[in-house]
Amino acid sequence: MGYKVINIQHKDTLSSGNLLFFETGTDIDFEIKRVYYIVNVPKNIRRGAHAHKQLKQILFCPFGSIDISLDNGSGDKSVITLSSPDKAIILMPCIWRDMIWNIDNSVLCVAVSDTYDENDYIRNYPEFLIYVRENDEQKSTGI
Ligand code: T46
Repeated sequence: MGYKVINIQHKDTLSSGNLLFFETGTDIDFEIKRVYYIVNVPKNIRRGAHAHKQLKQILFCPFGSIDISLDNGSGDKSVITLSSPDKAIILMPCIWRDMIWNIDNSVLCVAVSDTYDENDYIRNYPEFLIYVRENDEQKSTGI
């Protein structure tokens, strides 16, 4: 499908909280070039509605609950709920995604493999399906 759910490593203390971390090489297979986070989102808001051509990402929700709806354009669809700080999704390119806020002010954090480039986005679903089909054809013919 092009994604993996992982448990983020953590160090816990009884009285002073938990520290969570992930690293390139150990947990993710790409160098992080950019980090962004989305805050102040009311419940039931839907964001996303795009795919990336090249970008690799790790998404996690340190506070609240957010549904991440994934679609590979070839019939595989799933919804992953991020509702715990130690759960993350590693997302490969070419997956259409929507994010739906289950709780007011849930925080979505994303660390990604490249700097911002609007040309890496596919924001039109029919264009996404064409892109997936053309890429699959290239893979099968070796072009
Ligand atoms: C993604 C999901 C999970 C920037 O100027 N720089 C940035 O680094 C980013 C991420 C966005 N922007 C601009 C582009 C738009 O004008 O911020 C505006 C809002 O971005 P967008 O509508 O794409 O936001 P989301 O929440 O739909 O998607 C974001 C990321 O853009 C996207 O890469 O995978 O979060």
